[in-house]
Amino acid sequence: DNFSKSKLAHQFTNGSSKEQFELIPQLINMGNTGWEILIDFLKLSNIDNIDLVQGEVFRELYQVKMPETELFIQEYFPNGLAPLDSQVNINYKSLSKLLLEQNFQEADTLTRKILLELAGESALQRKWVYFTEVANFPVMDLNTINTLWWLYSGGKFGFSVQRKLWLSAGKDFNTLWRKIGWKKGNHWTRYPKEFTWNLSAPNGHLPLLNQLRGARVADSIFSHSVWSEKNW
Ligand code: UYC
Repeated sequence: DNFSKSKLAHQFTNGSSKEQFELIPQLINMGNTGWEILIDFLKLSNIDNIDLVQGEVFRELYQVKMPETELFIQEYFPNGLAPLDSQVNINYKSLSKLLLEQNFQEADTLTRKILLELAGESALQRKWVYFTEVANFPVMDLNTINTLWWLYSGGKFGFSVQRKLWLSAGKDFNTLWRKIGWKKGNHWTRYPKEFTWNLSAPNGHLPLLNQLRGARVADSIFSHSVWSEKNW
C-alpha cells in the first residue's frame, strides 16, 4: 500500500550508501512499486556529479526491460545516465549501451577503436596508438570514456581505477600488471581468452592496453591532465 511505499522510499533515500546498495535488488524484485521508488530517486537526483549508487540504480532499472522502466529511460535518460560529451564529435552511445548491458568484451574492443580515432588518421592506419599522441586526447572525451567504464562497472573498471593502483604501486608497471590480472608470475595473460570479461575480474582489469610495444601508452594515459582536472 501507499504507506509502506512511502516508508520504503524514505528508507532508501535517507539510507547510507551501504544500505542503499543492499536495498536496490530488493526494490527491483518487488516489481512496480520498487521500480517507482528507484525511478523517483533518479528523477530527483543531482546528476551533475554522478555517484555509484545512482549508477547501480540506473543499471538495475535498465536490465528490468519492462514497459514502465523502458518508458522512464526513453523519456529521461535515452543515452544512459552519464553524459556523452565529446569535443571531437564522437558518438558514445554504443559504448554506453555495451557497458550498460555488461558486454565488457565488445566495449573493450570499441574503446580501443575510439582511442585510435582520438589519436588521429595516422594511428587509425597503423592500428595502434603511439604514446606521444595521447597528450592530445581531449580531456572531455577521456572523461566520458572513463565515466562510462567506471559508472557501469560499479567502480571496478576504467583508466582512473588503473591509474590509482599504478600510483599506489609507486608507478611500477610490473606490480600493476599483477594487481590487475594482466600477468601471473612470469606469464602474460593472453588476449582475448585469458582475460576476465565480467565483474568477477580484479579491480582495474579493463579496459585493456596492449603492452606489446611497451608501457609508454599506459604511462601517457595515466599522466594525462584529465585525472586531476576532473578530480578522479
Ligand atoms: N595482451 O598480453 N598481443 C593484443 C594484452 C602484451 C600480443 C590486443 C594485455 C604482451 C600480440 C590486446 C596483455 C605480449 C598481439 C592485447 C597482453 C603481447 C596482441 C589486441 C597483458 C606478449 C597481436 C589489439 C599485459 C608477451 C598483434 C588490437 C598486435 C594483441 C592486450 C602480445 C587488447 C593487456 C607483452 C602478438 N593484446 N601483448 O587492437 O599487434 O587488436 O596486436 O601485452
